[in-house]
Amino acid sequence: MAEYPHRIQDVRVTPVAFRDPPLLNTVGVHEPFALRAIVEVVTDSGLSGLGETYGDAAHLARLHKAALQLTGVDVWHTQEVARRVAAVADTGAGGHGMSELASESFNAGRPRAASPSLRGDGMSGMVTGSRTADRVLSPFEVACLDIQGKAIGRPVSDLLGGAVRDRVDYSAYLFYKWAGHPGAEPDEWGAALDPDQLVAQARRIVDEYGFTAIKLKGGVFPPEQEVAAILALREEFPDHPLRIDPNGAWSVATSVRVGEELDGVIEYLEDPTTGIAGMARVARAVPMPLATNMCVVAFDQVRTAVEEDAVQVVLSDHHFWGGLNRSRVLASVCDTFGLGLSMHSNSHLGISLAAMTHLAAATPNLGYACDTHWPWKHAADDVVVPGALAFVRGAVAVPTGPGLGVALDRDALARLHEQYLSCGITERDDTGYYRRHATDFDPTPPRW
Ligand code: GKR
Ligand code: MG
Repeated sequence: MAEYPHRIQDVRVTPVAFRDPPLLNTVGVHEPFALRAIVEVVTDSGLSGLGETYGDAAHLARLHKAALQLTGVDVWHTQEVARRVAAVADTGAGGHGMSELASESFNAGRPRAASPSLRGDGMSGMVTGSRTADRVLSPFEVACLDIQGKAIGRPVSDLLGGAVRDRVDYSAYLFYKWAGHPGAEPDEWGAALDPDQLVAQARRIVDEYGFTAIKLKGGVFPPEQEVAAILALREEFPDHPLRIDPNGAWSVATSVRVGEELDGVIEYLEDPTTGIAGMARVARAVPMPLATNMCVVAFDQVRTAVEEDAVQVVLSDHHFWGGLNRSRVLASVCDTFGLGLSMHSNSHLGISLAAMTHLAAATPNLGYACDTHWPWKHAADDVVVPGALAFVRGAVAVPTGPGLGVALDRDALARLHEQYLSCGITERDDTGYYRRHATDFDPTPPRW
């Protein structure tokens, strides 16, 4: 066991890209590669820890700037890490609160921010308003926890209070999708543009991973078609809890209509409309709980959401709530105010899956299967040594080794970094990519 303290000596930030199918959402379609940044923190005691976050250029610039501030900090002092990150995260590098500006225009119902380069939040305009300092802090905090765990020979879940479950349930995450990227051969999944194709997609994912809950990414087609898809899924999977998430694509009236039509069919309705005020109006009229990873994405939004009873389930996400400890604070806040808790995801790699699994394992009031984009990734496209994380009956066993329980595969990191350099993508831009196919595409909500 290495001796205390463990001071940060070096921080490496490596952008990577991995192949991504043409998954449709309300702001457009996924590009051929998804971006992530891999953070490695190295201590003077010879230990190293891993973190994973968004790979958009503005975010990378903030990560590099924050990394420079961390030399000499003891990895046990994550408050000091947070203080130093916050001091630089909101300034310069296009990062002076730009996500907050984007959020204002989004919530006012005007078009989503036109220039993704200003945001760097890896969300292509769908999830805005999270705190820049929290997004930047997250991978450094996770890496520090990885090192802490290695230093004392305990898994990260122990540092978070201990696992209350030894397996974490994840949900099948269905997407409407094109057969392949424009100009390329159809991919192994093929098209999913109608209820039958979606049911076939669900059948394959459920059979392969054993998922026991199903989420549909909606907001792509007129709501009647998406309701028909949910009803088809219900028929094929009578016992699976179902959810639909149109990322705020619907007006209040449309949301209420869909909510009434899906009474008794879905476990929650996720972000049917934008903003706390709109969600509150929907919540008063529909029979099921409303869930969000769009209108409550930072602590300063919780109070209004609770006062308005706008949401009943919060989807936490350590990548934008400031890491694992702050996500546990969110869990306590949800517990205090009687809010349910689920977990959000974006396209991600194994370091994130490990961190999500430790967090979920140590969060007693997490009441739903967590989201994951995992099945959409090629198995070979990862930076962690294979074998540490596996889905069995829809769940991932909580790693019991020291730290996160995953190891960096340096050859794979180099390969995915090369892929980043050659793919030509530096910002997630689902809308821009979709517009190459439909130049007049307008994602301004409400679309229906
Ligand atoms: O990957 O297209 C996508 C999703 O729409 C993602 O970007 C969302 O952030 O999954 C997310 C959600 O639940 O809103
Ligand atoms: Mg969502």
